[in-house]
Order: sequence, then structure tokens, then C-alpha cells
Amino acid sequence: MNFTEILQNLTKKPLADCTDQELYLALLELVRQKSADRVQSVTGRKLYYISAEFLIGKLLSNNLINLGLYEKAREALAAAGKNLSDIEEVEPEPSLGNGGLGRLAACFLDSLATLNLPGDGVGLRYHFGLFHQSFENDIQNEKPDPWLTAHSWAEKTDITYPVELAGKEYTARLYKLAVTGYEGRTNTLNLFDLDTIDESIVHDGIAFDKTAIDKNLTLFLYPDDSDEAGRRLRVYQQYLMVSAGAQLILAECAARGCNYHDLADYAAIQINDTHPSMVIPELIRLLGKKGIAFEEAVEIVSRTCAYTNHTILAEALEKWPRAYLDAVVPQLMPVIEKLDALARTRTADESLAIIDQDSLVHMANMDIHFTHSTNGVAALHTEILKNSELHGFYELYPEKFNNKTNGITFRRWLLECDPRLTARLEQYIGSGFRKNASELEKLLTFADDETVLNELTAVKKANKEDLADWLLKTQNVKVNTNAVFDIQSKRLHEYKRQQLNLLYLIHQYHEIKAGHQPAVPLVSIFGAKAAPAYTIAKDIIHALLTLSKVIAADPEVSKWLQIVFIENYNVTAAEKLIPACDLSEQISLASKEASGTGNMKFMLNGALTLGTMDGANVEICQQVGEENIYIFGQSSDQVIHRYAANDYVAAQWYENDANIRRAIDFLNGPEMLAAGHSESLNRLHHELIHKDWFQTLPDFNAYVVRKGQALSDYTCDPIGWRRKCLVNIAKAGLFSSDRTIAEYDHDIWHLGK
Ligand code: C3B
Repeated sequence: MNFTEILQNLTKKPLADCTDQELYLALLELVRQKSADRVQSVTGRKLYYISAEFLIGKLLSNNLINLGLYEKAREALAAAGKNLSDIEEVEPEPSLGNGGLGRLAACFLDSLATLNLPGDGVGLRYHFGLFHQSFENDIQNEKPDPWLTAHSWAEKTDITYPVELAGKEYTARLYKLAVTGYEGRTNTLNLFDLDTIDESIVHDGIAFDKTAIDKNLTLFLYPDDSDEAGRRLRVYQQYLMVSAGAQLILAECAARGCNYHDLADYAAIQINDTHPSMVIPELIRLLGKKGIAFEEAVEIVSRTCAYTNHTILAEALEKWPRAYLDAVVPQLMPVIEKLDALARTRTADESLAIIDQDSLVHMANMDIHFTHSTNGVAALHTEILKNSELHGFYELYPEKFNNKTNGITFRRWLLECDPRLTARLEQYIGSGFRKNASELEKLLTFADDETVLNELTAVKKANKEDLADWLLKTQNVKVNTNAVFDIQSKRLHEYKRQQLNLLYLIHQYHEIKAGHQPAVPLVSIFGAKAAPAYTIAKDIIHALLTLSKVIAADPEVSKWLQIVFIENYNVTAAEKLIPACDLSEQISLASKEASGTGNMKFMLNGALTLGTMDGANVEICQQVGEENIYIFGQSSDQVIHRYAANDYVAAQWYENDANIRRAIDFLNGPEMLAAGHSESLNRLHHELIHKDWFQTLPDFNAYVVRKGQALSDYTCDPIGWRRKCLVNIAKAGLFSSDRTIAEYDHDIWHLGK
């Protein structure tokens, strides 16, 4: 059978007569059949990557690529007058993650399957995932983002586990989603849900009754936690995930011959940040039920589990009030108490305790004591963990600490999102880089080849045109593709410092008004969701949207400057933005961004980084050399010292620097107040002068200068610019998640052995 016949067998009518929806369903079924053929049996250790988030994005194209069917499908459809990219539009995006941590988990699953390693995900089947963002009146508005249609990738199974929450028994049902590897095996993403969830209880945006657990438990990823009911709900969610997950792991291992004493020979469990930390006491509890004494259970679990830390931000290192755990998971508290007592026999340092004097249960502390490995996600981050944030633990357990610099899957972030660049790369260096990312280095031989450099410029230009078309179609904004496309897309958080970019744009506005024409027009593109209860983050969005209007209404400035804020930034939008980017904004306060992975995606697609020496930017800089990246700002050491000395006073910077003052005062000056909301603008103005916790102001002037340098290089030395881009692509191989996963396997997991 040729491919058209195979598809037609599924659609039961000529392809030309099918709707895009019918073709989508046929392709979904085809992927299901083909991926089932690649399921392999497991011997030895199997990985369970347990995570509150799996930001998998749309799956159709990715699966077709990984199964080697993409070109065939595209051609067969084209022959019937159909367009694969139209069919892609039919698929709803599962937003089962919030940002980097969730997308990393998705990249890891892809690499595990590609490297033929036995490794499954364990998580929750949220009904709405992260909220859908829209802008109304220049304010972020949140709505549910449904993705579960009658035909979803996640298949319902008959497998259920009982989970006890607040003394009541619930039934967790397992859904399985096939994870295809590129020319590799098929693994599984296991997602748990309750049958009793009631989507109709959601009202007024994303509000719902937070106490009706049987109806709300898996409605949303990260329900609003600004009140106690919301925070408790997170504990409920986390326990549902780990208890059902632990039961699944024990059942699968037992089916392969495990007698529980030898669990570590059958399973490796990676705890992705602190959300799944309760898997430790839960496994100990369940092993106890199998007749294994506490001491031995602790041993087994410690050998089986490993922990990844993704942040040093205190707010993200979860500490649950004991009273919540007493109420929601009373069956775990005796185990957690014993773990606390055991930990106290190992150290007298109170700050390393599990249950502290205020009765807070420190999840990360439990992870580090009772797993065999703690890793950071970039070299700098791991050093900061060892030397400051987790120094006490590092002294106690130096052998547990290791670094695993993050990575991204090139299948989605190059082959799928940038087919033009992929085709050119194949023409220059062959297709080996598809499986062996380090082969990208071969591109360096073309660094002085002007034909190649011009062809790369043409690829970028065409990608910018595509993005411009998409912006026109989806947001009705027109952009100048001769401008520099400068992009900051990531979650909205003060430490990521979208407000620094905002102050730069205001500064440029003034410069242009003063007759200082810039080197080149700039289109400044943002994509970012703010947590619904994070007021200042929402104020920053509002200020950017307002400034965008002020600029657009001013013909003198709008010739040179445009701000575009993407609505509902998600994986699908990222796939459009990244290939079209010239300048990638990675401007977090040094020490605060554990790694970043967007920085890697932009680099791989031939954008240059404007960044601080933070997270993986440090390793990007080492890879490409200082001449191929635009670095500015305080070092992490300076920042850490400044926090320790507690002597940063934003108001001094504001008073002593006329440029800073001019930019900040514009926020609630007459132009902005006429176009925006005074309460929000005044609040942001006040915050920057009186708090500025993430030290925007000390980096302001360096940022303005460095960005100016980048923009002038872009215009004055186009060939030099493109050479830098080429070096960035060539040096991106280190950041393949295949490399990251191979390191985890070699150092921590030892899968299949
Ligand atoms: C993120 C960090 O903020 C990023 O620096 C990092 O690249 C990724 O994790 C992946 O390691 N992160 C996140 O998205 N959510 C958290 N709760 C903590 C960290």
C-alpha cells in the first residue's frame, strides 16, 4: 500500500473529499498504530520521570517526524490538494506546563525514546492546563484552555488506583500517551485523573469552588494559590500524582519480577523539582505495607530516587505548613516525622531539618536527605547550590551533588520549527546532526563563505516574513520585516526582568524624540503569561501594552520602534517566534535563572543572545566566545554579595541617574496615564523606585549600551553579524537534550542495566 492508500483506509473516502478535521483524526490513528509497533519490552532499570508539568505542545507533526512519516504525509496530502500545516491547526495544544521546567520534561521524554532508553513520564491529566491568556483593555485576562477533545492523544485505560485524601478514598485513573522517539522506541507518558471532575464548575474566567475536591482536583495546572484553599489544593494534586504514580511503579516492577527489596534494580525515579517530593514518604509507606521495615525502606527509596533542583528562588522551594499535610495526607505524617528524626541524627544544623521550628515541612530538604543524587540544571546554578543556597547540604553530602546542564530536543526546536534552516544545514553538512548534534560544528568550515552567510540571511528573512504573516492573521498587527526582531518570550517574572526591557524601550522613545535616530528600526516582541495572582507581573504587561499604544500613535517614533505583545504565548507560538528572531533577550538578574532553555532554542535557530552571565548563558558564552554574544550587567557574585550585604537601595540609583529617572517617571507621566490605568502604572513606578528586588536599575546603563552595540553591528556589519549567527548554530550541539539525557543515564540512572 502506498501512503495515500494507507490514509484512505482510515478516512474511508478520497483524501480530497475529507475535512481537515477528518484528516487530523486519520493521522492521529495512523501515528497510534505506528508508535505501538515501536513499543519495546523492558529489562533492568527503567526510569520514571515524575513531574507536575509536561509541556508537550502539539504532537501531530512531532510524532510524524519522529516516525519518519512527515514527508510522506505532506506529499500525499498535497497531492489531494490538502495542506499539512492547515491540519496542524486543528490540533488543540495541551498546555500541561507553565514554562521551562515543563518543557524540559517534554524534551527529556523525546530524548529518552530517541536514545532507546526505557523511561516513562508520570504526571497529571489537567483538564485545562495553564490558563488561556487574552488582553482586554490592555490587561491580562484568564480563561480556561481546553485541550481534551473526544479524540485525544491520551488514551483512557482500565487501570485505576485508590488514593486517600483527607481520609476519603478517591479513584485515580491512568491515561497513557505514546511518546515517540526519533528513529527510536516508543515510551509512555502516564497521566492520572479522576472520573468525577466537573468542568462546568468553572465560572467567571478561571474561578471555581476550591473545596469540591472530587470535582476540581485536576481541573487546572497550578490553581491560584493566593488563598489557603488554593494552596491546599496543590497538596491534594501533588499527593494524587505521587500516590497513584508510586502504585503504578510498584505494580510495573512487581510484574517484571521485583520483590520490592530490589526495587532500585528495577526503577529509577527522578523527582522534578519539589512538586513530587511526597513520593519519598509515600513509597516508604507503601513498602511498609509490603512488610518492609522503615530503615530498609528508607535505604531502598534513597537508592531509587534522585532529585533535580530547578531554582534558587525561595518562593519556589516548597515548604508546606504541617497543618496542611495533617489535614490532607495524615497517613504520610508519621513517615515524614520519622524522616525528620532520622535526618536530625545526621546533622545538628537546624536549617537542614525537614520539619522546622515553625512547623513548616521543607520538601527540598527531604529530597536531598533521602535521594542519592541532587543536581542543578546549569554549571553556574550547580555551583551556586553548592557554595551558597545548599551549602550546608553540600558539606554533609558532597558526593550527592552533580550538574546536568539542560538541553532541548532538536527534533522540535530545529527540524520541526525551522524546516528552511534544516534544509540548508543538510545541504552544507549532511543530515548526521539530526541524531548527533555535535555534527553541527561542521558548519564552522563555512564561517567565511559569503554565499552560505547570504543564504542564512535569506532563511532568516523568510522566517521573519512568515512570522509577520502570522502576526497579521492572528493579532492583526503589521510589522516591518526589515527591522531587527528582538524577542523576549518566557514566563513573566520580575527576576526575568521584562521591566528592564520596558525601561530600555522608554529610553529609546525619548532618544528618538530628542532627534537621536537609532541605527535600525526595532520590533520588540514579547510573549509571556503572568501568574493570575502576581500583581506586579500583570502591571508590567499593562505597562508594555500601554507603551506599545503610545508609540504606535506617534509617527515620529513608530517609524523606528514597535512593541508587539503575543497573546497566549505557548509552545505553538514559540515555534513561530524562535526561527524568526534576530536578537534573543536573556536578561535575568545574574544568579536567578537556574538555566533557561529558551536561550538555547534561539541560539540553535541562529539568533544572537543579549544576556547576563546567568544560567546556561554562561555556557553559551563559553561555547561561542565573547565576540559572538552580547553580555552585560552585574556578575552573579556581585549580586549575591549585594543581597548578603542587604545594601541595595533602588531610590539612590533613581535619584543619581537622570536617564533612569526619565525612564521610570515616564511610566506614570501624562502620555502613559492618558493611555493606561493609573493604579497599575503608579504601582509599578513605586515598586521600581522603592523595592526593585531584582536590581533592574544597576544593570540599566550597561544594557542600553550593549543593546545599542548589537543593533549597530546588525546594520553596519551584516556579514559579520551573520557569521556570529553561524557560529551560534554550529556551537549549539552541546545543548541537545540527547546529551543531557545521556549524562543523566551515565551518572544517575543506569537504565536497562
Ligand atoms: C525553570 C527555571 O526557571 C529555568 O531557569 C530552567 O531552565 C527550567 O526550569 C528547567 O530547568 N523553572 C520553572 O520553569 N518552574 C519552576 N517551578 C522552577 C524552575
